Amino acid sequence: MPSEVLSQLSILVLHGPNLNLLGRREPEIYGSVTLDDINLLITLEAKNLQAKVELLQSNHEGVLVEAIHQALGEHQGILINAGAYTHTSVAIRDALSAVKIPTVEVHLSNIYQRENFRHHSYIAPVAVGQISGFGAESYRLGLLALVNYLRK
Ligand code: CA2
Repeated sequence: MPSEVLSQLSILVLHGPNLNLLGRREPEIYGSVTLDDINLLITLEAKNLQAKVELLQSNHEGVLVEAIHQALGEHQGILINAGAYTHTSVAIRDALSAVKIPTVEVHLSNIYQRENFRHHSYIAPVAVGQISGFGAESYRLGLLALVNYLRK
């Protein structure tokens, strides 16, 4: 196997609660793009970047925490839209902080243009950076930024 395949970066992509409803509910806020569309966009961008991605959506905080633990030794970076857990979950923040895997936080909507309770992120202080407000494009930009960061 060529050595560049062996050293390919692997990124864990985590989608939090309710993101499975994308394109099927509240299109006025989140648009008509489905989670499958977003996952395809991410997969294509990963291919462009010659990186691997593993994709997971869960509505359960503990499942997301476990996935972050399991990423140790498996993935070099984490791209996460923790959905509403962004604003509530000390557990997800602690998991990211514990594994110390470089993480980029993304949001479809601009969380700072929305209700006050969405302005605070527990994840932002333990992330490399945050991209918010570009719809599905936030994921592509986030993946690009994360891969560039890991290769720098
Ligand atoms: O803008 C984002 O990406 C959010 O992470 C989306 C979360 C929200 O709680 C965050 O404040 C910002 C909500 C995801 C729920 O997605 C839905 C999709 C369709 C219908 C209902 C919810």
